[in-house]
Amino acid sequence: MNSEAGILIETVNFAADKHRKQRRKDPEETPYINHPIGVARILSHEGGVTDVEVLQAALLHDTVEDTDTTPTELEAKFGPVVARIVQEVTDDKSLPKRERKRVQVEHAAQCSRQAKLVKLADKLYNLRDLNRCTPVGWSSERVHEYFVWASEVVRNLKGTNSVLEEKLAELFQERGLTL
Ligand SMILES: [Mn+2]
Repeated sequence: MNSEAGILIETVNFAADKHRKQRRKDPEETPYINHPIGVARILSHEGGVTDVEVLQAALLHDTVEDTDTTPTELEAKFGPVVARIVQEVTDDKSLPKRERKRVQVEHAAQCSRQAKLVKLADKLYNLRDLNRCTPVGWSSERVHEYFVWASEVVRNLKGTNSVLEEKLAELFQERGLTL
């Protein structure tokens, strides 16, 4: 199955298998895979992205950070471009959380355009999710801090996709934040 459809089905199946046991932090414990599928959908249906490797990277974007998946495994299965994009959006988990968040802001500006697209869609999904419901154990201050931090990341992704950036700007504006 080397058609674009076949490639995307293979990719979503791989991601679903890897995230099999994970749940989101919402009170309903939504299956984790809803998130990467939703990120890929934002890119295709809202951002107008047709680059299959970007859509694949969106489906796989949390596999290295949150599962036992290795970059080598991604490269062998999906090729060097997809593996590189996922690597670009993967946080270094050996760093303490505060430092990791700071590095993500700095790192955003140096990412490839493909990685910037995935980052924009990931933030848009997560901020919409925070507006939909508060994760278990999060205070309203923590939610607000997430918006503030996300706005700093997105500021460094500007000039990548105007539709996604405008939708993000609206969500920030609702919280009194500007890009
Ligand atoms: Mn994500």
